[in-house]
Amino acid sequence: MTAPVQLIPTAPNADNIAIINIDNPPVNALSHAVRQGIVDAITQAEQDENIEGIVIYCQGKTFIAGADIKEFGKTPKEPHLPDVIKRINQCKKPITAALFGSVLGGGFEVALACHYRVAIKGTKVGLPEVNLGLIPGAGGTQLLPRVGGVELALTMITSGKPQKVEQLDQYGIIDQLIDVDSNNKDHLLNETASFAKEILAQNKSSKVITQEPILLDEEQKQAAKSLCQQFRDKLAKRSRGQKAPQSAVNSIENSFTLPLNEAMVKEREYFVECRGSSQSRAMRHAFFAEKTAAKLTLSSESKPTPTNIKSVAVIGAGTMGGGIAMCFANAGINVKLLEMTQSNLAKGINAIAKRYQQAENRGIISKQKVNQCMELIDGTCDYQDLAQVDLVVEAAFETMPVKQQIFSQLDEVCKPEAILASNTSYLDINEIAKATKRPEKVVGMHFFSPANIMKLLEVVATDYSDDQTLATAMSLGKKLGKVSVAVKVCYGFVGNRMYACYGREANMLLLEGATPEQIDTAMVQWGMAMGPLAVNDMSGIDIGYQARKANTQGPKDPCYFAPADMLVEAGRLGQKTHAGFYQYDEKTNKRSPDNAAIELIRSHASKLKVKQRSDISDEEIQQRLIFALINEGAYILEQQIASRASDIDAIWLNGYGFPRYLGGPMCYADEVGLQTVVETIKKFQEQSGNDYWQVAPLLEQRLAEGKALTS
Ligand code: T1G
Repeated sequence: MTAPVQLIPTAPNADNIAIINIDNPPVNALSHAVRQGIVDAITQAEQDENIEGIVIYCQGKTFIAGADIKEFGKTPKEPHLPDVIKRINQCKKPITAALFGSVLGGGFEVALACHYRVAIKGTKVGLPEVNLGLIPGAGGTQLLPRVGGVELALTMITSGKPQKVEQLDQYGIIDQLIDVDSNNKDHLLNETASFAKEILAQNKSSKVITQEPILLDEEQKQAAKSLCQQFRDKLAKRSRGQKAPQSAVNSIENSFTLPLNEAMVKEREYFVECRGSSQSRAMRHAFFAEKTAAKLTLSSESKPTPTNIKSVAVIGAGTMGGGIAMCFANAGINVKLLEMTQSNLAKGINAIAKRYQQAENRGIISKQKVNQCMELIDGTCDYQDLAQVDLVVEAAFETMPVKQQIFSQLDEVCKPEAILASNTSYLDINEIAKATKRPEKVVGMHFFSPANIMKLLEVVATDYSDDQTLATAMSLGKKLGKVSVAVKVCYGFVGNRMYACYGREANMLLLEGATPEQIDTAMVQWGMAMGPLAVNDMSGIDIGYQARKANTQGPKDPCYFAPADMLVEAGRLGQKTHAGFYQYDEKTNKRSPDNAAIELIRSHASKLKVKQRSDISDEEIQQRLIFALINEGAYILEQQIASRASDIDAIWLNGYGFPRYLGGPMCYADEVGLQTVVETIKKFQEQSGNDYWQVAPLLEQRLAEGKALTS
């Protein structure tokens, strides 16, 4: 295996410029071999008197995209990345980085340590470490403030969001922007070598970073300190509960208060503390869970090539159908949106236009992009217009007869190779597939509301779906910017089946005497974005009510979701009726506790003879809702509805607002410890006396084997 770093003594068009050529697929991550190779190449270049300047260049699809995350769990080996950064910046000969692709994390730190930077337009640079529960650990919190200023450093590092180099023009981070196709990298190398040669000719002073803190006068220093505090306050809300963003602000503040060496030592301390935290373990798990979920475990050895989907149809222009149509238009795919009547179609198209307008008003999308997307959405009431589409997503009424009738009609009209997908949330797609002569082309593509925003896509394999169909649906999901997760058919598939257990416990706690506010507050304090009952009010309590009434196989227990069902039958559907578990101001829609709802629940509980308790703690609320998720997830794994525990985590992180710094329900179970989970579930089983709390055998088995759920 050739070394991932080689020193080429002369560039094609500049014989006094050497190239440090990095070739470490797939993303040139800074593995130990790469770090060692860079240091060795610099030493070699410094000793060669024919070499006057150096270019750092990468093969493949991107410049260095970061530290090698796969090394994080292992004992780090020297040279550590901060040492490599120092070695680059203190090199006696000017070093220029040739940037393209995604220059992230340690990759951007390497680029900032170089004395100059040349980049292809469209290159993304960023320090996304906070997305992994980390802070830049190789000088990023000291280099970026020095090169781009304190405010830019605070913005980029605490958000973790990459930026295109063109957007950073005013900060002087990139010394030369070149406008070439990012595949034409020879041009990038030649341009960078020429730039490096020109720098020598101009005999410019080398931009070695000195020990002094960023030089600010007293007023500027106070302003910078107050800016740091503003970021701390903002992050306390935006990144509630997360340690890394706060540590990043503290480290950036050291860039203008401490000498470089001291600040680098502090940065390393913050980094090592974050790297060892449960939050970072969880967020690294989340990163790999999403990557792994994209890998379809197929029944056959075949490696099907996904069909290239050029045109689609969406059946139903309601909230879900409209949102799904927007997903495809946003990805540049032609969409035929079919409704039964012209008036419903017009209503649906207008609703889409309104959602785009709102996004444009918020600066999320440009007017030009809105127009392009609207151009791609073509309304129709005629099934014949769907004859040539490559794939259809049905998002019509959630009843089996309606769906079977639609699929039978699609089967008649659509070309034989067209894939027919249903967005159903609960229904048995096997039964839908049987309504066609092409069951192998039928699959579930379950989007989450609002479909154009939520990242999760459950790709539901029926008993008949062939590998080509599944691979195409998964690949199409990635093209739509979704986190696609393959699941099997059962009631509610994975996400909603687990969500029903979560909601079941919230409703049981209401019957036992907890209030909606106590339950929701406990869950928000635990880390959820919103409490379950406020979420129910927002989406409409009647949606779950209809699904439960339609599900003849559901629990017969009269207490099962009794508060929710009672409220619906009392006409309290949630926000849309200004009353549900809470009451809502008719003008401002502001939510507030509602004694009327609490009284209705109390009286219903006494009819059901549920013993009232005054000792319900926040911890019990949190454990009952979260351990219910874990237990159901374990059953789902046993029944192979999901093929990996990490897939279940990917679903909950991207479809239900599970806090990313806790990694997902299965990761959280491993963090809490299966001993605690199993014992607590058994306590709930004893306390409740009902079957809901039967411990999943997989939990007992993994506990007995001393194995984790997510290993
Ligand atoms: N280390 C190791 N492997 C990585 C990796 C990394 N940093 N990034 C990606 N991969 C693997 C990924 O698992 C997959 O592997 C393959 O590359 C293709 O990835 C010190 C401490 C770069 C935008 O957070 O954002 O530097 O499945 O499918 O869609 O301060 O990967 O093929 O075996 O995502 O084209 C900071 C994370 C690290 C970058 C490319 N860097 N990566 O996207 O391909 S922390 C990151 C990405 C750090 C320093 C700190 C994306 C990408 P496999 P892919 P892609």
